Amino acid sequence: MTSPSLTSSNRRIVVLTGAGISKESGLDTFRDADGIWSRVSLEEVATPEGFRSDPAKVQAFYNARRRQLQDSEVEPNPAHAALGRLSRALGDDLLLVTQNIDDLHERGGADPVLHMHGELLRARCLACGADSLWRADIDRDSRCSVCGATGQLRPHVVWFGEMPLEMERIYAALADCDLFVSIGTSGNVYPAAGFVAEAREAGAHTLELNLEPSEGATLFAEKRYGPASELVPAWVEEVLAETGKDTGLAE
Ligand code: BJW
Repeated sequence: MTSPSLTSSNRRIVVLTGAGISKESGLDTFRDADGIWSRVSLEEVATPEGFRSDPAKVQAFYNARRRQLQDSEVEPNPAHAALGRLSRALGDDLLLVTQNIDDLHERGGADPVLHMHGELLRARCLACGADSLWRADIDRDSRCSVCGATGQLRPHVVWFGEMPLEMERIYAALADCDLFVSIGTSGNVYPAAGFVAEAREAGAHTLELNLEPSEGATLFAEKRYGPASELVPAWVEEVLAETGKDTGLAE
């Protein structure tokens, strides 16, 4: 099935991304055969119960991932760069929602980016509730830069059983979009996995860009399969041509 045309007056787009878009930047996905959940227990490192039972283990898991994210070898790939280009061209007509806690969309030039599962480079204080930029390891001596409390910081991420961030804004955009695009996500985790149904309900065209069919593949009107670094730049080219919004500033 081909996409219905997007025009300058019919072009509100919601893009949802998942771990697959960052795979070619060197960051592992979760549920692929070599994914993060093949090495560590989800219950131990990605639930509030796991954090209460062994905070040092959870901090070590996120400290290692925070360090890896800041390694010079981890850089945005052509899929992040293409969405950055789309973000600059469409402005408020694009809502980019990511389940990823990395900062590769921002480094690829997208602004704004809604991180519904939080951000690895931020820490949240359990004493005052504030979250702040945090690039170092978090340990028992880490001090909140807002209230000064020591030993109260946790990663600013959303674990299972916790409420994802920015939901009101996301559901409002889904109810009012013309096109919903899901990129590099397996469709296993709710509420993100339910976004395609919300967009369909709103009458939007729905497109899946993924390496392989996701759990919810049958819900999408259009699907394209392959690596994100190839599919996403090609799709962005199409949208910019259709909307007449190409700034010519390809990266
Ligand atoms: C490529 C590629 C390439 C590879 N190019 N593609 C029963 C029914 C329904 C719901 C529930 C239920 N029981 C419990 C729930 C709720 C629960 C849930 O969904 N559980 C399911 C497992 C069943 N959800 C929650 O608890 C959430 N909170 C919540 O629901 O609150 C209540 C609420 C109610 C109503 C409205 C709103 C809220 C919180 C979920 C928190 C998820 N947290 C994690 C970890 C935190 C951050 C971190 O450590 O990074 O978030 S889990 C992990 O999964 C991470 C990811 O963001 C998330 C999604 O994973 P993603 O991105 O899809 O990765 P993968 O690995 O699964 O897939 C990668 C895909 O890429 C694959 O398809 C590959 O093929 C593809 N790929 N290479 C393109 N090169």
